[in-house]
Amino acid sequence: MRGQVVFRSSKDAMVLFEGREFRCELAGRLRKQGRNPVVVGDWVEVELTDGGDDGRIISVEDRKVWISRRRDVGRARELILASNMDQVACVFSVAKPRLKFGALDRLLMAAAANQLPAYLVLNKIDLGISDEMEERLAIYPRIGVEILRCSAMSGEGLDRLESSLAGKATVLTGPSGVGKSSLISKVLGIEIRTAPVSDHNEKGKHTTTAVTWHPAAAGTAIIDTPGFRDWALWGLDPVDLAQWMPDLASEVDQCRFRNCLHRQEPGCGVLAAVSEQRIDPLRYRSYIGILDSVLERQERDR
Ligand SMILES: Nc1nc2c(ncn2[C@@H]2O[C@H](COP(=O)(O)OP(=O)(O)OP(=O)(O)O)[C@@H](O)[C@H]2O)c(=O)[nH]1
Ligand SMILES: [Mg+2]
Ligand SMILES: [Zn+2]
Repeated sequence: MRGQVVFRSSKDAMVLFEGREFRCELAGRLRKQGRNPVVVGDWVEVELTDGGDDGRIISVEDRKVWISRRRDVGRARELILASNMDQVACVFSVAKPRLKFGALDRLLMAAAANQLPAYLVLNKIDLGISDEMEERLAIYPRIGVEILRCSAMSGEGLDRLESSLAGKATVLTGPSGVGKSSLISKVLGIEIRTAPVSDHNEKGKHTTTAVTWHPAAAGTAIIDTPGFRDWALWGLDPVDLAQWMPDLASEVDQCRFRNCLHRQEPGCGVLAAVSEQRIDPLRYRSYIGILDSVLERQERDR
């Protein structure tokens, strides 16, 4: 039978087939395949065991799309969060923990590089948005990134969030503690484990530990993911990085050199656009920060 993976633990996976979930182990051949052999969202072929409640995944269909980041535990490798989704909701909170624009930019780049539409879900608006944050947020609609403001606590903005999710499979990703699980549990009216962020450093406690695909009304699915501390990009070439930031991408054609990194190269179109105020200096600074971290990791891998 053919089903879709809706949950994945280190040992096995849950596969949804005709409205029922089956606990499935991975065929040995798949396990030996190493990296990301089966991820949530994958369409798989399952062989049921005699009893009928369990099965074994014997093959995985090619993924249409996926989103991944770099994992630095041991040897650096690609960590695929999920596959076969329609869009990515980048979830951040106004405070506790405070939105980090560098992390948002990385996430948007990862989505763009995988041809996935993405938008910003700004949660915890009940805590109040500063003028400084509003000013910085204003950049995003200008570069085509919609902002959805909401509060899982007060319920504000949840109707708009719901309509943005309808009829699509959406991955919610963002730092730990921003309220991803709280939002899903509100929207779907189900219980999901959540936990307060720590008081002393305002960081989340990594409450969600596995990716879960929550099927909802016809055609709708919401995918909860474990929050991250830092989102490191995987598989993006430093020379191509600016391609995945739309405001920079529209200027790179003007660069004199094809391999321009837009730092201080002569004839750089991006630098020209910054001085002519077509690119926001904060976005440019964010680009430089991301470029530096990608180059630094590339160095480390050598
Ligand atoms: N003030 C306020 N707190 C919220 C809101 N949404 C969630 N919280 C709280 O934030 C804390 C973290 O929420 P979670 O839903 O566990 O966050 P998460 O993003 O799923 O975190 P991880 O699973 O660790 O990635 C909980 O104490 C929630 O009650 C909100 O809109 N406003
Ligand atoms: Mg969670
Ligand atoms: Zn350049």
